[in-house]
Amino acid sequence: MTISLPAASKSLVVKHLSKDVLKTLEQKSTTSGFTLEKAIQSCMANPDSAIGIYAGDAESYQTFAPLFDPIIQEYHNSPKGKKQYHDLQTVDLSDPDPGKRFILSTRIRVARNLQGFNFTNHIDLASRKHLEERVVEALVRLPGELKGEYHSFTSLNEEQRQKLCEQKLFFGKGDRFQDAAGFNTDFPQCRGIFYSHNKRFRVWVNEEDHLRIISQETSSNLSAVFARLCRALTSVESHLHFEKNAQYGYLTSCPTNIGTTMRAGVHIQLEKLNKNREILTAITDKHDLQIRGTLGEKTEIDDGIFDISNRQRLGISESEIVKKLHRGLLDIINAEKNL
Ligand code: CIR
Repeated sequence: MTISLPAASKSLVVKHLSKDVLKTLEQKSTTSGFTLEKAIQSCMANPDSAIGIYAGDAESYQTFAPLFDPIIQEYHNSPKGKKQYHDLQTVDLSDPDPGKRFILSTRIRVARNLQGFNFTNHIDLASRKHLEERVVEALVRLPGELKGEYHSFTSLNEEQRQKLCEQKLFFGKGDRFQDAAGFNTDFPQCRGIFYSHNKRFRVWVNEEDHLRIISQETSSNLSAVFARLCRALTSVESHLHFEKNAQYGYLTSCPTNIGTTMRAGVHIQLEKLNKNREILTAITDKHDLQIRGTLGEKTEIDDGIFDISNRQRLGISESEIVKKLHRGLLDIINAEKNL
């Protein structure tokens, strides 16, 4: 096996994969055959990786713990040995933008991976198909407002896919980081999206994780968006069993997502703060929020439209994330109004 790390990389893999750690891990493999070489493939192909590692199954987090643990500790700034706690109680918060002047949409997503299947960067086609069937069986039983239909990628023509992608309802092939890690294997087979009739509830199947569960609407009603997600999770978890452990909470293929796996955020138009970015950054830093481009990770800010979401996912509960985002949004909107 040849592991040649890109010397110039600032990734957390290059930082934490010392000679000793490499020696300890290079011959190891999980029961399903996931190796260190596969775990850091993305970093070897992309020296500009920020993190550079993916787990291929839940066991990877134990087998390769000497590398995952320091990366997780640095990324999540998490105290060692602390248990992850969960709280999917709905919260009653004021509307952060009652005048509907700034917030264009609110979105909360979590990731889940089923027990007994490899993650989607390390799954064979037959298992991917089996997984898709199991998940769809559970999704079509969702009640009330969550009721909807599953649309498999291969059942749609190019024009339909394009339309759904524009509405942000669909996902395409993964980026170059995901591609190098193996997430695009067998694309487009056994992938798809379930969405409710009002499209406010969506589940991506077999993307970066087995499930990406999304509650979204074009409003600033954070409480309603979170309540819908909580209802959906309660229902889905009565049919499916997900990978989870006491220390790291729910396990995901990318270690940046473990814990609650939650990203709760808004698209918000901030014309004045766009010209005073240092004020915005001071507020987002204070509330532990992350600014992404208008179209998501590693994209530009268009028309002063920011994607602002929680940075912390581990060592915090789901409801605390929502409350913290709410406090941050009140501060941001206040600053925008005062400029
Ligand atoms: C990387 O290592 O840069 C990619 N695999 C993406 C990691 C997740 N994104 C992030 O931390 N911003």
